[in-house]
Amino acid sequence: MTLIERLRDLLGSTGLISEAAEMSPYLSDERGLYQGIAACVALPRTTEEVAQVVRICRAEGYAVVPQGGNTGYCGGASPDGERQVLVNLYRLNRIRDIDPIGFTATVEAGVILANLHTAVAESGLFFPLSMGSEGSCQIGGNLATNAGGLAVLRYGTAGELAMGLEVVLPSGEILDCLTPLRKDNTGYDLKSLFLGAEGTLGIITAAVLKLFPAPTEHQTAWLALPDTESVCKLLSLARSLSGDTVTSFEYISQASLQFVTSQFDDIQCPFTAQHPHQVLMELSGPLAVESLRPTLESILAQAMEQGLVTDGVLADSDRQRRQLWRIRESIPQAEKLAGGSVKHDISVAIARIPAYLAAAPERLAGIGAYRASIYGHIGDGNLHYNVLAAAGGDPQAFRQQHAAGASGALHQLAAEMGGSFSAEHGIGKLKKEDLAHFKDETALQLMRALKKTLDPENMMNPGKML
Ligand code: 2HG
Ligand code: ZN
Repeated sequence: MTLIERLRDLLGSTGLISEAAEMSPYLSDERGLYQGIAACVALPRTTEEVAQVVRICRAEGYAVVPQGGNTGYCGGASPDGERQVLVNLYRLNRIRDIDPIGFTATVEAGVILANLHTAVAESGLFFPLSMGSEGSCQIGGNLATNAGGLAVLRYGTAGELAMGLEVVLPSGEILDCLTPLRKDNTGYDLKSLFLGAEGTLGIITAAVLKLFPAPTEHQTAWLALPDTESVCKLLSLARSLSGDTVTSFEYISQASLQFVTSQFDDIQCPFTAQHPHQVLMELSGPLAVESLRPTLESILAQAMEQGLVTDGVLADSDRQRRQLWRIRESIPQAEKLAGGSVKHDISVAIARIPAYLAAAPERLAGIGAYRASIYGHIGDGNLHYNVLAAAGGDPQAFRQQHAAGASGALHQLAAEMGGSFSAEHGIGKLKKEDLAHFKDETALQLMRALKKTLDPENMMNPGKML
């Protein structure tokens, strides 16, 4: 029997795609950077089926490329050849358990993030991982890339929200670390090997995730600030005065806001005047004992007194809150509609962000005319310093000529400041060379040694990351 026959035998005709036209949506990536090639697409429904797919691929000498919602930015889920089988996990999508006593959910890798939000909300609980792609990204992909998003400041990254994992190893064995235990000091923390590994060490098939009491209140403000030092000072002030209930603290440059308002007729600027630096800040709390509104107002009063904030709009209703968030969440789409950007996802210590922003334009001087769209999760020290062709320029030609120069300059600057060239979007294929260049040599050697030990035949997502 051929590989495809063996896989069809295992998964049934609905679980295996080998027709080019049907495979095509799985093969192109979110940003249109890669056109993947694969022998076929396997759609297992259970962990056991995933394990058997891996065993069959191994026996037949094929590599395996795991894929979730295919929303990644770095080509980590794009297969590269006829000897690779793409394993998409969307049918492995059961919520196995929601435990309101232990505040955990046990979910399979293919569960869509927004569906998990809805399911836990029905039990009065809350899963805080949140991002623009939540309507299609999947938990397995979130964990494999250690995704960040809009509430990391308060609740942590995807990886920090994982208590236990179930993983199919390159050997085809199932590693059962699917524990809801907060305390388990019995040796190496094996699950952490697979968080952020982008499927290069195994396929995450299920996870135990931390849940929280659902917030009963959100206080949201869109603020204008005179300079980037004030942004950092406001963050610190707000955290101190609010009992650390700042859930999100997003930076939006005037340029990013303008991309949104020029692409979407139905979105308006929160202010009539232009302000170079703006922040979307949200406090949230699970207990309605005391409203957070006076807390927010007193933070802003103090911030204005200190000259940190010059103007502000406070959301008075859930509708207004959603409108403010829509502005922020529309920035990536607005950039796409403007012809696409060369994306950056850097992080430095929060206090160093003003210095990073001050130094970056000089570093980019070599690329000629461009437009910058700078925004991001400044509360996590994470900025998207995206670079677009100058108005009227050809975005495609700009990317070809200047992507390497712009990324090299901005990544180098982050490295010089003790930061990271990839804070939340991962490595995939796009940033492999950066990893080889910027990662500490001892750390790289350890990564290679781990890869060799777990996957000696290099069959698990080959050509990614390392
Ligand atoms: C966000 O923060 C995402 O909205 C996407 O990480 C960033 O498209 C981008 O550059
Ligand atoms: Zn982001």
